[in-house]
Amino acid sequence: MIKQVIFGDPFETDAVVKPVEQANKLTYWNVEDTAEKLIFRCKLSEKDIVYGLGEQVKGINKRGGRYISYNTDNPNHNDDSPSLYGSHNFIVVSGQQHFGAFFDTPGRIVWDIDAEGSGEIVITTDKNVKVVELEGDSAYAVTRDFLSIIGQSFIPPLWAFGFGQSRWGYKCRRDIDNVVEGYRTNGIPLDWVCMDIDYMDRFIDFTVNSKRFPELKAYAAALKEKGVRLVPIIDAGVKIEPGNATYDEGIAKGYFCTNHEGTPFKAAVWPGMTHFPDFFQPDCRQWFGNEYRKLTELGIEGFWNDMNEPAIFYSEYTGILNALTPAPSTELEKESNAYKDYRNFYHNVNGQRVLHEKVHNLYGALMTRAASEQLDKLLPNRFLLFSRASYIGAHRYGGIWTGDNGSDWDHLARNVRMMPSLNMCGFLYSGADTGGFGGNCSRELLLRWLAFSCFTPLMRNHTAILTRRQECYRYSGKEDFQSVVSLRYKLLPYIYSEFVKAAITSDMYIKPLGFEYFDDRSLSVQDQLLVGESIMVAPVIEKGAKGRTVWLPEEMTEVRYDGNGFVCETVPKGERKIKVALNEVVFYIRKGKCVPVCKGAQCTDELDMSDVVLIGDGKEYRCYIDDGITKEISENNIVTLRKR
Ligand code: MIG
Repeated sequence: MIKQVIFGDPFETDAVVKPVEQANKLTYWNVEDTAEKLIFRCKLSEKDIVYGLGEQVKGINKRGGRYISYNTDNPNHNDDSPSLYGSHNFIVVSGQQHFGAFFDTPGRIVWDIDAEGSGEIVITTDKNVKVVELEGDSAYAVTRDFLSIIGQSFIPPLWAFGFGQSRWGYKCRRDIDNVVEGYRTNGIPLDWVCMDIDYMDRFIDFTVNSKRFPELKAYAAALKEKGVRLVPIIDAGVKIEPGNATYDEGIAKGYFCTNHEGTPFKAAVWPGMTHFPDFFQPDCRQWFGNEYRKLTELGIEGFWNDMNEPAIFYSEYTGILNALTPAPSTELEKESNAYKDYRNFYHNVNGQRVLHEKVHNLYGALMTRAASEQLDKLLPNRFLLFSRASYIGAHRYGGIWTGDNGSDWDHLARNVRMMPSLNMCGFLYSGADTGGFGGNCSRELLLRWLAFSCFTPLMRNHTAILTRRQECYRYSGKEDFQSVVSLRYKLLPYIYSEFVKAAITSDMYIKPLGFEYFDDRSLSVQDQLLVGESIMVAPVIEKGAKGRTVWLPEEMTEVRYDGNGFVCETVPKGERKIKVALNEVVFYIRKGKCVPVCKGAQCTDELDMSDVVLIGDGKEYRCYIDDGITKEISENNIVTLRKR
């Protein structure tokens, strides 16, 4: 069953792209209509699990938490933070019955998911919301139905599945040369390097500082020869700079968000005072997206979009309000100064002024859409694009990273728990800053984190300015890093195939164990996941641990990789204690399944994906094989490989 009930006059988010039957009453929810809000209630039974919410804190099971959908730049988040960078309003309740609900509104939503043991879910939204309700035989079935109505995931090129290195603070060609050389001379694979805000001229979008990055076109081409792509950042705010073509055109055409008086809204971000493009206007999207041409013309094939919650450092308005109300009153205001600003600027939606606060959660998604739609026209091949802020629907246009985490073990655990929820909401191409953004990453943490990131579609080591150098080759014992990162490349035939197959069949790439195994242990485990159809991962995420306890819901093939080869052993169902050295990765292949592995390479351009061996006890594998860049994705590219 899939149906939708419309309350009030909800804003069209374009999250759902397939027709859904209209109904006038929800099956599983009681609705209370108050003067200002709608409150949806649903009783849980004792064993019900609540899955979903995409980019959120706490467990794979969201029970026992309070969450707020309100895209927020919070570089110091932890499990008590109610809001992160994206809002993904889909949940599945699973127990005796299995049903899902998508609360489709770009405004703020408060989720009380049995936060204090009342046995109830209470969801508070504004008065205008479309609720899509689904029902099925399992949490997995409900999720697949949901994925089928929100449209196919963005599919980046193969090189975007290679390893990426990033750091806020690479400020000139030499910094990037050092990274490329560091990886190549140490034999650690690498496919792309990010350029953070320092590549720009005074943080102005679509400019390049030509002193520090002279001849970017020739430079990008030379790096590409070495199998390395440059991936520059683009920020949401456009610097107020008369004479700058982007700014001038934005002003002339009325493409910026406006304030109470109807003039462009001003706030400070990296470049100083900026205006925010009004991505709610189709013409603005086209204009802004087309600006990426300034970089694609230089040979750039990948971008990351930042600060698009939008993040605001301060505005004159916030300044005044802060003076009037020095102590923040609500949880949200404590989190973000920007919250006050969100009530002070407007979008132009088909000629109507719409207060930003009401549509806040859609802003970043529309920036991604702006970039994606035009990049598709500007570039002959597939491109890489990932964003910080997002809303369901944006998964069709680009991937996401999970924002500013920290170099600590909690954030690694959170990364593990978040991945299946992101996949439930369509965001297949996703991942965290491997090694952590804030803080200094230890050798042990980086190796363990890489061992997990080997399985996430986006595998990027990124860290903040002023933190410890976090490139793999900066640490002692480079062979250990070689070993772990080389696994990623040997697994690429599998990772790429599983990703593309998931995208084209409305499936998940990473799933909770409890989506396919229904014993109590599998339903509750928080640190084991299914990756594609064949693999179960059980990463080591504890400091100082020499190994861990793994739950095997059935007999599986245990695969141990230490940089040399794959050692396979059939292991029985049940609990199992394993040792995992820092240079090793251990993973499991499900009974009757197999995994294609290739020889590996220093970059995807050199990878021979046709030369694979099947490991595991299955007999055949359906491998997706194409040139890694062509826009045409087709089931005809699936080749069935059989064991010899
Ligand atoms: O205010 O561009 O999340 O990845 O390195 C910080 C600098 C702005 C936040 C992003 C982070 C990036 C950083 N940015």
